[in-house]
Amino acid sequence: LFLIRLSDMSEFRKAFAKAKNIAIITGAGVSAESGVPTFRGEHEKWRKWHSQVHLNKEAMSDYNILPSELHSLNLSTWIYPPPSLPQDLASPEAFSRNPSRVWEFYHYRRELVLDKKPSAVHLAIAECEARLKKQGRSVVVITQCQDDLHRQAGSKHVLKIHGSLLETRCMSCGQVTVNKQSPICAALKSKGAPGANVSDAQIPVDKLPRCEERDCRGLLRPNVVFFGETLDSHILTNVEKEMELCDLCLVVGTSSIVYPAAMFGPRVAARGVPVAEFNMNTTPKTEYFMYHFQGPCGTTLPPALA
Ligand code: BJW
Ligand code: ZN
Repeated sequence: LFLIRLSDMSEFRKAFAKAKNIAIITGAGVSAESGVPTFRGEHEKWRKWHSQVHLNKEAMSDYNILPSELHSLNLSTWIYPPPSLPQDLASPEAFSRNPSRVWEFYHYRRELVLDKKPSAVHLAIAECEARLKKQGRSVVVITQCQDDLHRQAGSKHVLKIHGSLLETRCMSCGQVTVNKQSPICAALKSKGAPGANVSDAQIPVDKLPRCEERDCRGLLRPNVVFFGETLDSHILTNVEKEMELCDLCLVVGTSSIVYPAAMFGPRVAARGVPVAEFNMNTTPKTEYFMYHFQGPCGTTLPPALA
């Protein structure tokens, strides 16, 4: 196995040397290198919400999920809908039902990312973009992460497909604003603790973050893409363009179970373009890819891009 992995890397390095346009798809595993918890780790849980995946049959056919992929999706049950899904926290319905609870969750996540620094992976990707640019080659980062770490590391060409924890959007006027305040409002100060026995703060809606545009005062929400919401169509068009253009693709630190992002890599692979996965584990999409480098991406990725 060791030998196979060594030869894989030298093959990958040949593809890397030839590539003109590189697309790097990243997920929570990249931010894990900076100490941000992933979504679907064994211990990732906020109060009673677990990030397991539960699929119903209609959804499977909507997304062309192969029966052969089912076991790797780790489906423990076919009960649908199951209790306490993250969809009950990160969804538009949850936000309108209980904006205080959802804001507590996002306040917790904002505070978590605010003091994190880019990792060796973020830096290697940014450095690679700058170096290749001088050779007339391009690197684009297509990220599912909602933190700001790629940009902080110096990456210039970043498509954030699931929004940002550090932006708000007004429910009334639609204004999107960068917001790195800690805490985001007085009422959320020291709220959002993740412990299983912590009860909801039940903050009145007028004490939650409000729009500061003139005369608006609308309720703000985190500018992230909740489950069941469509991705920004302008960003998605750019992603499609990059997927068409790239002649090498890396899929780094993502479980490849959240759609549509989960099909970006396989779609590129279907064109015959080399795709390399960097992950601690195999994923439901590993078999579609030419290369799989197992281990923490902070160790595997920098030498691959050097
Ligand atoms: C390391 C590492 C290290 C760790 N080094 N590696 C049924 C089937 C198919 C689809 C659906 C379905 N039911 C509903 C849907 C649609 C839904 C979906 O895909 N659901 C799935 C759960 C099945 N998708 C949507 O709703 C999307 N919209 C959409 O499709 O609109 C049209 C439509 C709607 C409804 C029905 C039908 C069509 C929108 C998705 C938005 C996702 N938003 C979130 C939350 C954002 C807000 C927030 O911040 O809370 O975005 S979900 C969450 O998951 C977050 C992430 O960006 C996303 C992806 O997670 P990621 O990055 O892959 O993280 P993890 O934790 O899952 O994985 C980490 C990986 O790293 C692991 O593999 C580790 O091994 C690895 N790792 N450490 C290397 N050091
Ligand atoms: Zn407003």
